[in-house]
Amino acid sequence: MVEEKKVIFSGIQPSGSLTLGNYLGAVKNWVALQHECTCYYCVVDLHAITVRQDATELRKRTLDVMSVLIAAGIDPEQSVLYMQSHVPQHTELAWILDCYTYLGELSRMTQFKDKSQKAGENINSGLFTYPVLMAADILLYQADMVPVGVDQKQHLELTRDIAIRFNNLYGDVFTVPDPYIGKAGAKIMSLQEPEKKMSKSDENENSYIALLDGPDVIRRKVKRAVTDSDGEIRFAEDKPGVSNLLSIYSSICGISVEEGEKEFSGQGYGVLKERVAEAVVDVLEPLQKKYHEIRKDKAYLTEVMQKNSQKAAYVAQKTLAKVQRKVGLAPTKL
Ligand code: ATP
Ligand code: LTN
Repeated sequence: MVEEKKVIFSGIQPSGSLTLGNYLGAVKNWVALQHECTCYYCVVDLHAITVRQDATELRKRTLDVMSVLIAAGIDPEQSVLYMQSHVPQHTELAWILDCYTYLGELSRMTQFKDKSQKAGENINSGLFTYPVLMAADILLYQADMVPVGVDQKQHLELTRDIAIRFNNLYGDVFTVPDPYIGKAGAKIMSLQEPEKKMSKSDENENSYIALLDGPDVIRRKVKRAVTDSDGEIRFAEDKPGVSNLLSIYSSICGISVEEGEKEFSGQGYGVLKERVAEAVVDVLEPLQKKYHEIRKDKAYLTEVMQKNSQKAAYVAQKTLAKVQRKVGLAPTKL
């Protein structure tokens, strides 16, 4: 019997310029999986509006992100790369799943706790129900695996709980997905506050390397990265800055952290920073060249989005129709 290809789903928010953290933690794995699996990769614009965005900026950024993903190696002929808001089934399923998710579960989400703290007094309810939309994204496509960085593990566990709860009530409606978290690069930390993850929506631009930063900017940011005064290059909990540089280096070069430590044994932080910067520049330069070509080709981007959202909607509709029937919504044709 021919073994069926595994289904992969993942999403990325257009909430800023993609960073090296997004690339090493997620996108690099997306690229690697697309040859052996059926992949759905989604620019999750509806997730991004849980934080107030400037409309013109957001519109532009969604296309920037789409173009960066293609430049990074996502082949839109092979993978279904599309915009979340172009496939209305996501929000329709999210509403139904909201009715099968408990307030207690959502209150425990650490991303909600972090982001609501930043939001101040007026916390919008989208920020709270965000993980349910994420569950809908994944479950619509019956995904087997979801390649994400470590910060999304808790959301994935909630997705699994919702799927299992629904299946227990109505039979095998959803595939219960597994997270796919790479060994190296699963959590790249901020260059300025290495106890915090590198995040594209960080106010301090020196804390992250954007995939579109030029070589000089990259060198400057790495040079300024916070380290410590101990002077030894090794991976240790009490050395978050140096450990982070080692993680970046080993993830880019495809070696283990231990191999990285060996390579730098007896060297100073200056050498480490130089090699990290050069390794980053080497992967990003060709990506940026491709990006600029793709980003200006509006006809191509339109075609990619239209074709792929149709493909996505076809699969999504099948799942949605099944769910609607199971919960007792009236069919349009009797
Ligand atoms: P925001 O700052 O707006 O919350 P973000 O930079 O955390 O955004 P997302 O769009 O939320 O990025 O995440 C896209 C993917 O990148 C997810 O799979 C996430 O786990 C991964 N990711 C994000 N930041 C990192 C990081 N610092 N290290 C490794 N993976 C990351
Ligand atoms: N919540 C994720 C982005 C995201 C996602 C998804 C990731 C939205 N929907 C589905 C994987 C699968 C984040 O904040 N990084």
